[in-house]
Amino acid sequence: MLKLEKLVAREILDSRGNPTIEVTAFGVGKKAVAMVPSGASTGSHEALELRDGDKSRYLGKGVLKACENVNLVLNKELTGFELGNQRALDEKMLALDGTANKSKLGANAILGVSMACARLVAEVNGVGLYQSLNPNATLLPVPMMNIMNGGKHADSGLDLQEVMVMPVGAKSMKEAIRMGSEIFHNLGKLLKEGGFQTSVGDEGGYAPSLPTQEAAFEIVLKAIEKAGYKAGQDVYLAFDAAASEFYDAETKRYSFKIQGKKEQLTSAQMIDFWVDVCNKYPVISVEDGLAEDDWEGWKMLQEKLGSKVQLVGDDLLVTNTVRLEKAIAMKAGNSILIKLNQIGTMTETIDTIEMAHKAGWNSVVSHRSGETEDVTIADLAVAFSCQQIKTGSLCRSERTAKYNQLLRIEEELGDTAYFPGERAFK
Ligand code: 2PG
Ligand code: MG
Repeated sequence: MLKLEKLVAREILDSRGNPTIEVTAFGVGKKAVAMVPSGASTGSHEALELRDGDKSRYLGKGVLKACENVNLVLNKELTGFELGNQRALDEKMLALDGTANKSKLGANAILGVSMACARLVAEVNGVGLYQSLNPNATLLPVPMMNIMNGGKHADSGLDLQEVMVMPVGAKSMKEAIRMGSEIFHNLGKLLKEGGFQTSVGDEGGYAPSLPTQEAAFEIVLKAIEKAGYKAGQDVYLAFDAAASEFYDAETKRYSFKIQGKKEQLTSAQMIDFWVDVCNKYPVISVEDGLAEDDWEGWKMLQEKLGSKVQLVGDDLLVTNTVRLEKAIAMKAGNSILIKLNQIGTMTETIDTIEMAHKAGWNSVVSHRSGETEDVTIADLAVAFSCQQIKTGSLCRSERTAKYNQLLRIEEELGDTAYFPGERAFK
């Protein structure tokens, strides 16, 4: 019997140098650590990330209250709790919090405990987390690699938050990662030759100041070619517009640069622009092409583009079964981004993945722009046969940590490992 002996939380730093919470769970002579990530382009329907707001520390971003909620409240309530049934643990924390958005204890505090306890069970059983969550797991997710950063993740002036490559022609995770790395480095060379900056943004993608959105696609396509791959065959483009960031809910307009000129677009005009982009370039996946509450727009987007392109809801769905259920019923999109800290427990995250798969939707497990060396998302994606993973560029340790974990898992699975490539797309 595995009883939780103690929880210890501390304030650590994330990849942007902001505080975040780390939790250690102790039991039967073992311990396990989990670190919670943090977003920049957060959706307004996400669970609450508890921050101190004390301007005298870390510009108000401290997480001491969240740590205290673990060290005092959850530690007291959960000491002696029998682990192994993740749902029972998460439900107990939900009941202790008692709010709809986890604002009492903080979603960051609850998630830290949820993840650390899942890790402790794996540790005690002497298996990897993915195996502990599902002993029959074999599917490796196709990566979405963010090699060009814009929006809130860089100061480049690019409206698109993320321009990504997907090496669908790869035969394995190992090959996919090599292809991504080669494209990333070729892109760096091309930017340098063109006189652009080669410093990177929050997710490790380049953040050059390019004249147009189109220029971003063009140069990434060149990098794919220069690396020796065929765009639209070996490698596809994907992007996250993060459209909630440039949507004005009052005027119902998207403020977006087209051919370098700022336009105020209606939902229909924004959709037309994405249709043009997808006709012009080999795009396989579009995330948050519209804003988080533009439900009618999403429906129209799905009608116009959904049979051809994967349409991923991030801010729209916030890993929440209530919002996902509505989207499935409305046919607003066809895929979901999965972020543990949008909802705040392992169990609710898994429920969301399972609801999506049941409806025939794809799931893309995702990092946040503020990350740590925690690799839980790599294990989660494998354990629940999520078709894809989005975990940034091929540099910066907090991003490569996840790729490296996927390499380890693939090696461990040996012949049973299955990398779906293009088959990851329905
Ligand atoms: C997104 C994420 C991750 P953030 O919008 O998909 O790339 O960004 O963590 O800033 O919300
Ligand atoms: Mg997003």
